[in-house]
Amino acid sequence: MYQLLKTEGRAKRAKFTTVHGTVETPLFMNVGTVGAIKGAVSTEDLKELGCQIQLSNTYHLHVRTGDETIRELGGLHRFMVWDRPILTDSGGFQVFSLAGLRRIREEGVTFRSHIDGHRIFMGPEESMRIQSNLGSTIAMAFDECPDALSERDYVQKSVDRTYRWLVRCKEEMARLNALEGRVNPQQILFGINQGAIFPDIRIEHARRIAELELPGYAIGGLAVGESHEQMYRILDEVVPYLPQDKPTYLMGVGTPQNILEAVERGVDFFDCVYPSRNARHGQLYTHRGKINIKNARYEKDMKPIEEGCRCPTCQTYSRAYIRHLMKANEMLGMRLCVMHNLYFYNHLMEEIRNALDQGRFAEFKRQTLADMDGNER
Ligand code: PRF
Ligand code: ZN
Repeated sequence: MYQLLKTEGRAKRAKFTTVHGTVETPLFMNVGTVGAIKGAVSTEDLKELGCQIQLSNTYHLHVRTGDETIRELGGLHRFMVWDRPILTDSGGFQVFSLAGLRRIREEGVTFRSHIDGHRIFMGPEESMRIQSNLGSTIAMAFDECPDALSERDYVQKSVDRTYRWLVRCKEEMARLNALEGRVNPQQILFGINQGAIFPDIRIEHARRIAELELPGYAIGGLAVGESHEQMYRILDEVVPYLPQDKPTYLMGVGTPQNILEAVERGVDFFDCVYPSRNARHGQLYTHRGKINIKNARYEKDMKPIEEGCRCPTCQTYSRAYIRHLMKANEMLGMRLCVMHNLYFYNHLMEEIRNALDQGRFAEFKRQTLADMDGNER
């Protein structure tokens, strides 16, 4: 159940209640592709970092360890020892971005596993069955994410098929939830809007998927090679056609700047690998912009990564020590960096929520963007 608490322009501040508890939006989902955040961050750490909800991938868990096994072990929540919401991505996007040879037909996609090369078929029903076995809180629809540069004719055909796939996903999920012995019989399905950078295709698709009355809607197919301006323009055009009284999830986005721009346009769920991936390369987020901790200027710097940051890393360790660990390729260095960046993202969302609560989001956005524009220091 989605409860809209406040709006400022198109920006939404809400609460979303699931069988695994309530989350406050706008929110950031930490990406634990294979059921763990890369960088040796544990479930206990995530709670301490203020993470509300995790994202995992259908495709990866299917090919390694297997969804049947995870179901036997009591589902993904029990497996990961995480009792808050989990959203699983459907596998569609991962197949398109990871797998080598693939063939798309009406029934689904045939591709080769990135682990051992064996042939796998996945369509809407297979994706729903895998997500049902995992028992995630929110399952994502099986979609195709066409290349940002695809021709209009291809995009129209692909979007029409993605719509038919969504109808099949909805039916299959209803069937699975009604079976005996499901891990989470109250699993919910989010639809995904596609249409590359063609506003009319996106709008028509958004109208049609909105009629299916799903509990939430995502915008897919963005941040895949188009410019930031194009992405913002698509959000301006399409968000008004998605239900305002349901979650609006922008998949795989993005930088702190992208998130602020998208919140302003009505988005309230985000996920992205940037905080964890960049941390593993020593790129750290601060309110004064990104810094690279491996830079020589931090060799004798005993200050924390960011002064005033309340993350576990900044409570204890200095830039000099973290730089040393990263230069020496010590695992602890990565872990400390990932913890800071995940805290930064989750805390940024909290700052956004507070600003919305107090009706000062526009000012918060302006000031935060201006501050982050600063050079490395
Ligand atoms: N579809 C799905 N997952 C996704 C995307 C998509 O289009 C994107 C695009 N940014 C990220 N993750 N199913
Ligand atoms: Zn910190």
